[in-house]
Amino acid sequence: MALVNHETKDIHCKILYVGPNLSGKTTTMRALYKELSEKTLSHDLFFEDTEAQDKYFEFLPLSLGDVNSYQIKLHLYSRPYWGVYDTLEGLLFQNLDGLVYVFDSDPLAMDDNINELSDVRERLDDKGLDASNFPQVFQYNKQDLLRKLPTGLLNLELNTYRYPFFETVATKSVGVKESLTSLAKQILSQIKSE
Ligand SMILES: Nc1nc2c(ncn2[C@@H]2O[C@H](COP(=O)(O)OP(=O)(O)OP(=O)(O)O)[C@@H](O)[C@H]2O)c(=O)[nH]1
Ligand SMILES: [Mg+2]
Repeated sequence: MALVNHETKDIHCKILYVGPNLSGKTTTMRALYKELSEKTLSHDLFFEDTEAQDKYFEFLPLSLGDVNSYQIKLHLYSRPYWGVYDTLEGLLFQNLDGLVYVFDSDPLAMDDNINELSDVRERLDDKGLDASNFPQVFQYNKQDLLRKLPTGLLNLELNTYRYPFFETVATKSVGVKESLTSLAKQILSQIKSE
């Protein structure tokens, strides 16, 4: 549930980037950092290029500007390669406001996409969240590949509940901001309706 602070007039939303190994989650967050983040933040604090990189989640706080005089603060996390730390996984899905699925459009990654989707659904279930009624967006990443799956097929297989979807090229910042904005809108409209 998003944290709304009426005194300081800000709204904090927790967003988790999920997707199979090497689908482009970190690249997406790096691209967003370049486009949106507050320049006072230390880049190195959140992205360390170490061998252990895959084992830890990444965190990126962003400010999305004002809506009705409230500052929208987004706290972005990425899910580490799954199965690593069960406790950490539980924490990442705790108090979640929205999900960005980063799927790989490479035909060879389709099984991994499907496995990741069903694994995330289980995690949502564990937290009592309903995958058919929860803010989420789908990124079909690596659209620059010569061999890629058609978006219609990816949508049919993965986007069962027909949520907004975006064709992205994270390495070139294509579509990543639009995808996050669409998710933020879903979260905000849910807050308004409560
Ligand atoms: N061609 C292409 N390559 C991409 C794109 N996005 C990411 N990559 C590449 O895919 C590889 C994996 O990207 P990451 O961002 O590290 O993927 P990840 O999902 O964070 O991977 P894990 O954290 O290990 O699960 C890197 O070599 C990226 O440069 C894209 O849109 N197109
Ligand atoms: Mg990563």
